[in-house]
Amino acid sequence: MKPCLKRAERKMRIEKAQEYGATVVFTFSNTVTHIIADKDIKYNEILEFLQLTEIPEGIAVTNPRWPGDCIRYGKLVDPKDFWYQVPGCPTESQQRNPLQDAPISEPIGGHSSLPSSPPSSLQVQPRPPPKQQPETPTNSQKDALDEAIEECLTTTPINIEDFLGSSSSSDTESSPESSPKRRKKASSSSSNSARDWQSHFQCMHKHTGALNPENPNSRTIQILEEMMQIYDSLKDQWRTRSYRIAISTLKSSNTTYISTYEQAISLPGVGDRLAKKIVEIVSTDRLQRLEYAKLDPKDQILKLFHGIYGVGLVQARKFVAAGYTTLEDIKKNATLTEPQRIGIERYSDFKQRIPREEVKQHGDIVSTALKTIDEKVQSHVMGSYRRGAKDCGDIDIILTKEGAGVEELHEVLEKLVEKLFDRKFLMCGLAIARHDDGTKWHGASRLEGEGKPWRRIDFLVVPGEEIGAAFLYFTGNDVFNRSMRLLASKKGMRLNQKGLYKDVVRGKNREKLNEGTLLESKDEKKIFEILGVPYRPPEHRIC
Ligand code: DCP
Ligand code: MG
Repeated sequence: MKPCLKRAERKMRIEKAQEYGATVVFTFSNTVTHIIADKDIKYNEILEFLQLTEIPEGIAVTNPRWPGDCIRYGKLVDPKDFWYQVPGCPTESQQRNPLQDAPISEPIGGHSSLPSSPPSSLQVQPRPPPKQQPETPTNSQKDALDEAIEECLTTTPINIEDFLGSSSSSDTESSPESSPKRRKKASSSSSNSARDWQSHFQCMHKHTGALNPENPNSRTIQILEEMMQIYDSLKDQWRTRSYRIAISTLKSSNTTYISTYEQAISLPGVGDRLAKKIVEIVSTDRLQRLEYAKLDPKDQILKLFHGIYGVGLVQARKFVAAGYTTLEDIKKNATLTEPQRIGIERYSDFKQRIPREEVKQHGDIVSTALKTIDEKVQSHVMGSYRRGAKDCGDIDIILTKEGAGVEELHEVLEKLVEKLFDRKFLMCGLAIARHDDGTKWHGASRLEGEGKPWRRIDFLVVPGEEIGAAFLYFTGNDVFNRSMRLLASKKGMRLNQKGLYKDVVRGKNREKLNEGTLLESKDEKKIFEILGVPYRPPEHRIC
């Protein structure tokens, strides 16, 4: 590759990583979490360049494919995977998973300037200072538990490829025997049973989502939740995840008031920055960063634009950079796709939560129309509705039929959509994604009556044989799904939207050689059973 082309590519990669919240630095320090080398750079050249004899523990060295895949899959994929290895790197046992503290940079959406000629390696910072390592491990089961919880909470969001049923790097989780954090937790427990380590997965617990007023950390939780919502609305997955982990931990520590930096930093998933924020909340009863975020007009505008259907963060930033400050500005001046235009026109409709009763009414209209097409096709309202939410962000509907495959259901979907348009129930189509293993249709629907808001409605066709796995996945919530998936992989299985599998065989380059053996896909309860998880009704799957 020509040097100038290489430089341009590298610059693009850097900008992309920054867009997703990474901070890029060009000098080595103990805040670095990842070193991303150009693909022709060898491990020893990196050591030479950095003037090190070895890469310090906790820092991942990867090729440029890693940041690309993180963005593609919407998660921090494991940098130790084969695909991301730099030529000549030490074996896995010599490395440690660096992802227990997600890279976090401030402020939201901040960009740092690039030098005109970046060096051949770049580093992403900051990395919270290493945590106190535990004393001697006392309990091997607890060790496995801690490794598993950590991975579940920090490194395993839903993988797009799993979602589509194709290969995924998350099938093979690393051994639960090696985490220092797990040893730390081990000393705080005496139980030794396998059942006990499983009980620490989110999916093993009954969650109601309610904040316990008795919890001494209620105020901290409340403020962190507000901050998390801001990051979430900006699709800042790394920070959202860090906050979610911290909140989840604080919710479960019902008896301990977390008030010092030492206490905070010892919590799973809490790094230096978050620990400082917890201390700030405890000592000042507020979080300055939250107040700035609430005040910062740029954040507000970005959030406004990013809330438009079909507008991603990159596009929203471009609108801000172009000087637009209102939806009207964009409508008048920007080039928009049709779904984006509808997204602006129906902005306030799509932002409103939909009362449960109304979701039901939409669901009933769909199922009545379906009966006139094929009596045997069933529709099920999924997502937050199935979990019993009192209001929902959208209406998620699965279409399925005993014994039917995707092709047959796809035809039903086409007829259904046409019929619902004719009845003036569907107001617009926004997107359609057709895959061999399922078809999704996005649009908007409206109940009859003057001034009724348009609601976001999604249809998904699911072959009859896969309904159990699809039920599990589309009931969520997303954290519960991650937890179940991780539990499956810990037990040598693989769970996705299509089923629970065992024995997925991989080649030496980790390419998937078979789909594995299907254990269960039709019966949701059996999936729980095979995983050794007590069945949890949908309303108790809120993590
Ligand atoms: N899902 C998931 N991971 C994602 C997105 C979705 O596991 N990243 C699953 C779990 C969700 C379900 O799909 O519950 C439906 O997705 P929604 O985005 O519609 O989420 P909810 O229905 O849970 O919430 P809302 O009321 O906001 O629509
Ligand atoms: Mg939903």
